[in-house]
Amino acid sequence: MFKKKLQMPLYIIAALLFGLKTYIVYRFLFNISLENGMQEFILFINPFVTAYFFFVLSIFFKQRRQIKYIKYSMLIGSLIVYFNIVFYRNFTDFITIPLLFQGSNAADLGSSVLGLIKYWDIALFLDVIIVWILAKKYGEQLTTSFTKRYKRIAFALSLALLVGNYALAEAERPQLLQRTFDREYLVKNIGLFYYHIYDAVLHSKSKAQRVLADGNELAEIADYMKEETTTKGSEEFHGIAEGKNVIFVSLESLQSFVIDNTMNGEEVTPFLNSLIDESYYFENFYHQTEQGKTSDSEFIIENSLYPSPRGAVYFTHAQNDFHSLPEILGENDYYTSVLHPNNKSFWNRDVMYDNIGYDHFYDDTAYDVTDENSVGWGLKDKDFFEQSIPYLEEMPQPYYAKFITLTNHYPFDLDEEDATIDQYDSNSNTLNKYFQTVRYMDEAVEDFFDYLKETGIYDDSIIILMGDHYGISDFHKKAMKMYLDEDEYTDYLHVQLQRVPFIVHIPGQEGKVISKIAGQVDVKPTILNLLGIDSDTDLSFGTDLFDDERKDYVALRDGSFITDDYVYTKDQCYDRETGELLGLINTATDDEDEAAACKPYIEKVENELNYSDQIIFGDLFRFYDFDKK
Ligand code: GP9
Ligand code: MN
Repeated sequence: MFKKKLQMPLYIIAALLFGLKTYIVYRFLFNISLENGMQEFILFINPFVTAYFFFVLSIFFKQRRQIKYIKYSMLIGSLIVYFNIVFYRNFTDFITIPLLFQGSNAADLGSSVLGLIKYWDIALFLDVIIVWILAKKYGEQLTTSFTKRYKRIAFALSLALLVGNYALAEAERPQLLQRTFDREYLVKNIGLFYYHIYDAVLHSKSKAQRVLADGNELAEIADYMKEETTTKGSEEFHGIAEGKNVIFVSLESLQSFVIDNTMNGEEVTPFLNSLIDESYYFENFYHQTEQGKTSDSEFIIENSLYPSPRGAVYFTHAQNDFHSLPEILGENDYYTSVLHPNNKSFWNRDVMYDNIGYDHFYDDTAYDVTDENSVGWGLKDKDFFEQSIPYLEEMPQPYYAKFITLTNHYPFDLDEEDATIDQYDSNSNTLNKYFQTVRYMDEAVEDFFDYLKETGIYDDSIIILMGDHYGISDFHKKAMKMYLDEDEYTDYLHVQLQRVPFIVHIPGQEGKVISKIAGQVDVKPTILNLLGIDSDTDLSFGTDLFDDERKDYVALRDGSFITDDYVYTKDQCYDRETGELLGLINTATDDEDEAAACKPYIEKVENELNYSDQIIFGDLFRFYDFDKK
């Protein structure tokens, strides 16, 4: 079939090495959960099937070109894997195309990125090194011009393997490609490379969606929202903060697990704990962000829509017509602004803020930022609040002012003199440092309250504080398990850790702890109702949090959800109180009866998330008249 001297062809060596490397990465560097033997099997064969397909293409080239093709596709493939690894270390997620176009953010990541690259990463390119050396030394011997018959058989084999892999995946996870939310499932079943191709297809589809949309879709969606998710709001709380300033504080990476908790016997957030005693505190409030992190949380509270399943709406759809909180507040004579000492283009904020109607953005140029008063991502929170007070004092009243803190951001760096609590002691440096920056932020917020009181602003305002999203990804399972004193880090625990504090402080009111489940989509209707602005003419996916009649489920962006009684995630239905696994849904090992309780919500949640995507991708609000009553 081929010349005698040919031993094992280079493309097979490359496929084996690259397949093995990818498998090791899947298994040990990505945190992919494997629930049964079939999933393990698919995860094992997929890297080899994929690598074989890409490298077998080389046999169609002339001998010299084969070597080039193999060398460079190996290098590019390895770089793709590596970029995903680095990204995954920070976000426990895979790269999507919209994120790649946010290069300007990547440049700003600075210290964060360096912390994600390790010197032993060079080992991840061993396969490339070996193949390049082999190609240089024995290239001629390891390639040949293959016969037609050989080519046909080899290529047919690669196609058969691909189809086989896909069939197994589809049996394991029916409708794999239709259910697009869960990137981990895609990577687990079809592999990283086909996932990227699939993502590219989705990307162009969502781009085309705006062009093709004509508004007809909106009628059905608007009806759904009006009937199912938009309510009048609590009468008791309607207008209780009418005419007051609203100070909204977005607390970077703050999760609920530190609230009212101790570390080495010391309270982590003493000020917030005391504030909660005189505020409305929602203890089962979930963030609903996805890849857009802080910007997603901003998007959700401003619009009561879900963020995009891929990329950040702030980047991908910043020019859409929205009916946002600042716009509505502006119509009600509020002066609206954002205060955040970072580069104005980060997360494309300047463009988006302008579009959704903020009157002013106090970005880093509004602050005196020096080496002494900055750490990690920029201006320290204490200096940020201090320097912001004069701006608040001069703002036309009533105002809505959104503060976004910065210090409690990965990698949670802090100057020694600012640390007032020890580091934790675990295998996760990230978690260890987290407690210190959380405590620092707690103190910064305390100072802020002092300023507000000293200046008298406090009496004319309500203050709302919210954690934007998680800070500790499930890359730190082991350390988290230890800190929380749990035997196992289950998917249930992961969902429960997506709770972030939500505190509504109304001076003069005692407040209380509210345990009913809640989410970031509920913030916009809640604020509107407190200010006495009718929210039932709006279209939202959330409901006023003071309304007892509100929605009984919170949807997370990956299709997981929480109801009063259950937590559903990754095909598993859990009891919300006890965390007991009730059953599995939709997998090969179906045990649907026991999980029946979660079933009615699964479709509901998917449907709702799809509606939200349609609104955003189709820019559908441009067809809606919000002024008509
Ligand atoms: C950047 C800050 C952090 O300005 O809001 O963003 P994040 O990385 O948390 O999305
Ligand atoms: Mn953030």
